[in-house]
Amino acid sequence: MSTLRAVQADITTLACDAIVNAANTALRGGGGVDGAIHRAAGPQLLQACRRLGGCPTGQARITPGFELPARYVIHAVGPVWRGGGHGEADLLAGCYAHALVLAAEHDVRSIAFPSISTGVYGYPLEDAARIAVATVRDAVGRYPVACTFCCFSMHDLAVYRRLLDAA
Ligand code: AR6
Repeated sequence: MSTLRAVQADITTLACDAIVNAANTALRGGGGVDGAIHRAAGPQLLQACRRLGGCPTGQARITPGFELPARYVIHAVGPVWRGGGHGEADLLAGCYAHALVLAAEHDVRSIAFPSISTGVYGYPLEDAARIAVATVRDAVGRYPVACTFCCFSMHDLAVYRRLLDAA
C-alpha cells in the first residue's frame, strides 16, 4: 500500500529500505544532507559512489547504505536554482521520478526523501515541495511504496504537511 507522510528528522536515522540523498553530479559527497549521509554511512559509500562515475542532473543512482539503518542510498541530483527558466522544474521532477524507478527495481517498500535542491542549490521551498509531492503522488499510483518526506526544519515540515493535506 502507498502512504505519503512528512516528518521532521535527520534522514540518516530513518530505518527505511532506502533513503534518498541530495547529491551533486560528481557523486563525491559534499555538505548538507549529502555530508551527513556520507558521515553516517562510512567511507565505503564514497568508494561505491566513485565506481558509478557521476550522475547527470535530473537523474539518480543507487548504492548500498553500508553503516546506515537504510539498506540503500539513492543519490538524486537536483538542479541548481537559476531563476526557474532553465528547466529546473522538469529536472527536479525527473530526479524524484528516477529515484522511484530505481526503488521499484530494487524492491524498495519504504523510502525517505529530503527536500532536494532547497538547501545550497537555492530552489524555493514551496515550489520544490509542490513538485516533490506531485511527482511522488503520481509515481506511487503505479508502484506502491511508503514514502516519507524527511524535513530538516519545522518550517519545511509545515509546508509539506499542508501540501499533503490538500487533495
Ligand atoms: N536530514 C534531512 N535533511 C537534511 C539534513 C539531514 N541530515 N541535512 C540537511 N538537510 P542540501 P541541495 C536538508 O543543501 O540544495 C551538497 O553539498 C536541508 O535543510 O543538503 O540539493 C551536495 O553535495 C535542505 O532542506 O541539498 C550538493 O553539492 C535539504 O536537506 C548540494 O549540496 C537539501 O539541502 C546539493 O544541494
